[in-house]
Amino acid sequence: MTAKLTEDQRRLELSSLSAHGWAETEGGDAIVKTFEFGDFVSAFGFMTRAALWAEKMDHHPDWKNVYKTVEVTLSTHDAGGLTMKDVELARKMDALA
Ligand code: H2B
Repeated sequence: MTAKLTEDQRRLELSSLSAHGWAETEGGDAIVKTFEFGDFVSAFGFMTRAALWAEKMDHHPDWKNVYKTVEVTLSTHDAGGLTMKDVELARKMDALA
């Protein structure tokens, strides 16, 4: 199983992720970001690309789509918190958006 990030790892990864719009949830068990696109088709296209990656990584986002926004929460359920898998998926989603 992937290990939860240590305090030091979390501080390091969050400093770069926060520059790209990611924030820790209260308690620090997850990271969240709201992506905004030009229209619904762009938002859904992003979700389609991200879904294929998530499946390939065997790591899946919790997310909600409202029209042209996609609200993403990343956490490793098996580990009960944040792991490098969440960091990797966050970076991949930024690249796909
Ligand atoms: N996604 C996320 N976000 N957290 C998990 O713990 C997780 C997952 N576990 N996708 C995976 C699937 C696990 O259930 C399978 C059996 O590998």
